[in-house]
Amino acid sequence: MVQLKSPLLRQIRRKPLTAIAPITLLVVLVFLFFRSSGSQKLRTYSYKSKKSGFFNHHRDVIPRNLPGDHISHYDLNKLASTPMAAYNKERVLILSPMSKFYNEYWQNILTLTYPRELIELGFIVPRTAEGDVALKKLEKAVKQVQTKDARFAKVTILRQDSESLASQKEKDRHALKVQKERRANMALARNSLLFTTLGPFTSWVLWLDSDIIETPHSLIEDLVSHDKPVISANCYQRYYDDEKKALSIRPYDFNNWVESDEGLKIAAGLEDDEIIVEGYAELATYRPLMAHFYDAKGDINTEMALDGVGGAAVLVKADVHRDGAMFPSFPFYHLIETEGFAKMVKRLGYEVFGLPNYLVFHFNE
Ligand SMILES: Nc1nc2c(ncn2[C@@H]2O[C@H](COP(=O)(O)OP(=O)(O)O)[C@@H](O)[C@H]2O)c(=O)[nH]1
Ligand SMILES: [Mg+2]
Repeated sequence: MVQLKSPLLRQIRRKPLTAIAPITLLVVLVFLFFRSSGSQKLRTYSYKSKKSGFFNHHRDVIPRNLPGDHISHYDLNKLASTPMAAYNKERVLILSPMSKFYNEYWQNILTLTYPRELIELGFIVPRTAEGDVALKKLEKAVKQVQTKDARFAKVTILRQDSESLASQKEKDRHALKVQKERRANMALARNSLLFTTLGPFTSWVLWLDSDIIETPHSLIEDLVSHDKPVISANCYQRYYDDEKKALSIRPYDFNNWVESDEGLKIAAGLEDDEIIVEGYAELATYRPLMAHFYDAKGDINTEMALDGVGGAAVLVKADVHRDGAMFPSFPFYHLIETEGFAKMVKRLGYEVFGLPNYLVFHFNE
């Protein structure tokens, strides 16, 4: 007969009943171990239990995708828009409606110092022949960057489903009589772009027109540092001054303004569906325009409260858009598109600001 070496096995052979206790204990321990690790996994999915729910477990705003997880949880309470955006890893969505692709615009985007992995880009290109050309150039530029390591978090390119003006020449698109139609189309394009790209983890939206070809490299850091719901840079243009025989700058965007008594008076006399657009002599509102407040020697951080904004370079806290601020394509308090947007922001209870001494530059046709 084989000699049993282990004292435990010898004991089991002699008195089998004494083995029941340790074996039971072992089985119970194994059972408890597997049960607890299983429930740990369950807990990350469940948000029923207050103590162990998803929203208490995860500090990350962007949750890890667990295999087989078909439910995404985003805690908007933890999604912040702070003046320390880069440090806090806040995502910025840069949105540009684009009827033309300017290489200078793209080069400027590439030199922005805000961490690229925290930037998402969104474009909407009109359904025109000009749009076809812009789309091709944009796709080529995007591909070159997105195949490199230092790439943007995401790039979305949309093709517009609404109409655009036939002529995009400056003279034609700035004629007063086409403004209502043109600005309404632009509003539709901006809304499509916004509502398709705003993500659950977007902290900031930077509206940057695709013909803004020069900004400070620290544009995002500079604008977020003001910690305002909406803040607009001052849009100027470089040009050659024939009289002075030198390069100079001049104001370009007149849509950043402060409401005036005259502006309110004009609005009061309008039919429901009529609009006021700023920057036309035919509609003299005498509104103080931010473009005229630029002081080359002034503090670059000077802020001024605004009632209307343009879309050239405007930073918006994503929650302002989430609350419903969009670009009216219809007369809203006799305002439309970006100017109507500023009005809507104010009606939602937020303030709108501009930086008169902080310049960005528009392409010169
Ligand atoms: N998607 C789209 N973008 C447009 C359209 N028209 C102009 N844009 C873009 O919208 C921005 C503002 O338009 P723009 O014509 O430059 O306005 P302006 O600077 O005030 O004359 C620019 O980035 C244009 O490229 C359009 O019909 N569709
Ligand atoms: Mg422009």
